[in-house]
Amino acid sequence: MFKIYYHPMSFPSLAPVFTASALGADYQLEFVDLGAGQQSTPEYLAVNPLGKVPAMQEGDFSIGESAAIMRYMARQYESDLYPQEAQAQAKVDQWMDYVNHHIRGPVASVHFNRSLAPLFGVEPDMASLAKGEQMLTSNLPIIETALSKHGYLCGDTMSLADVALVAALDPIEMSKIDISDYKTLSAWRAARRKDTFYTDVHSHYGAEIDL
Ligand SMILES: N[C@@H](CCC(=O)N[C@@H](CS)C(=O)NCC(=O)O)C(=O)O
Repeated sequence: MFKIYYHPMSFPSLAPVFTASALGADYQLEFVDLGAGQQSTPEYLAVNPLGKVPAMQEGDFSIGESAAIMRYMARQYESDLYPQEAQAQAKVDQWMDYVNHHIRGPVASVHFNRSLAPLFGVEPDMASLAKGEQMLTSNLPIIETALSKHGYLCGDTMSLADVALVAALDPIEMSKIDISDYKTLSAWRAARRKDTFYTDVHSHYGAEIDL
């Protein structure tokens, strides 16, 4: 059984939750109260010394970093979401890294400055917001092209890279990021949000706190 330490508004946290769901794994969610600083308590640091969500614990073993958790869980299930053949696996790694650095990062910049900063009463960093938007304008066409060639990022079956992409884009309605110009990506995302790996977790980003 995987215990996943998470916060529902943390979209890095959602990636391993979606993965566990896609694997049909037995998993349990453990809420980490980021607002109260629980991620910095000695108890939590004993699970994840990185002091962030997500983290995953299986028996005596625990790790942080969403991509590492996703790979570990998929390996445990010998799942095609993370193929064992070296070149196929390297392609999944490439797209996971690309999604996390070049899509999730800029989404986070826009999301924080446009949606969360006002909620927390923090002054938004408009330069960071603009940079995030500009990076998405540069990087989303690359995703659009890849999805137009195959049904999924790495071919005609879903992989961890696709799960990472679904999680990375989860808050875009709340943060008013418009992807409608990317027709293939928009249709693909709508379809993935109807897949059971997604609907078994939630209906939309923020549902857990009635947003
Ligand atoms: N690279 C990490 C990012 C994790 C991350 O930034 N988590 C944030 C929430 S989205 C966090 O725990 N922040 C709390 C803190 O830094 O104190 C991953 O993919 O797991």
